[in-house]
Amino acid sequence: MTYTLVLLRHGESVWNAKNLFTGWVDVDLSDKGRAEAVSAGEQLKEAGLLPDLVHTSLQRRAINTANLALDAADRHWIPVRRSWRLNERHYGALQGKDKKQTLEAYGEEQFMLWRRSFDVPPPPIDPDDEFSQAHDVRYAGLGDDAPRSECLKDVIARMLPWWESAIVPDLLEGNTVLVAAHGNSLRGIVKHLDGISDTDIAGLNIPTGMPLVYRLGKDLKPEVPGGEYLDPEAARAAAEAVANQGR
Ligand code: DG2
Repeated sequence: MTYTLVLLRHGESVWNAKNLFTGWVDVDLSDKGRAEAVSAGEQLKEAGLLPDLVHTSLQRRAINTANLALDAADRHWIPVRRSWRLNERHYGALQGKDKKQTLEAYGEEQFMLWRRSFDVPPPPIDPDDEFSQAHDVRYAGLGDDAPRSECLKDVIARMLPWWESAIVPDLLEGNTVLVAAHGNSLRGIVKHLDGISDTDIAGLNIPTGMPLVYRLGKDLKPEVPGGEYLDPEAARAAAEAVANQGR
């Protein structure tokens, strides 16, 4: 038995286009991002990869990507499950800051520690900062779980309970599962699936709007390590561009 999982980072957001750290700020897709989402759905349909269920974060850019992609694949009617546990990494006090200016102000080493280290979170955001989610009703029930900043280790710790309790059961029932989420929450899933080390995960970047397909064996181990992009050439170039953001 092979289980099929499709990971999809949302299409380009308006803040991706402006090169701003986004995290939990609920920005929408850019026009390019909407087109990427539609194209992702067309690619899924073309490849005969028709999702039976979709999981998304609670963030507009992932939700709208899922809707556009599923509409393009004629799968707009499938059940949807959403969780804050699939949200983007909370980028703390960096939320709303320009990536290039941050790199120039703090230097390459600190910039990359904040962006790609496994266990160094950015400074926490002030609850009254204009880009804080402390007063956002959708997170009102989180209590002490509500982050003010996260590193990838924190993301994996809060994502795994959703993976185990919601996504894995859907896969084991034989459903083709689409997960529409974010650069760093998806890096967490990939790290978990492929057993990537805390050090090596720094080199993994996920492009916007490109379906990444995992065929998983009985023990949910990937048949092809790293999964397979439907358009590998385009994905390689776009992942490279993500790696170089800020430069
Ligand atoms: C980006 C990721 O998240 O940024 O929060 O700025 O996937 O929601 O656009 P996304 C953000 P990097 O970690 O790649 O800098």
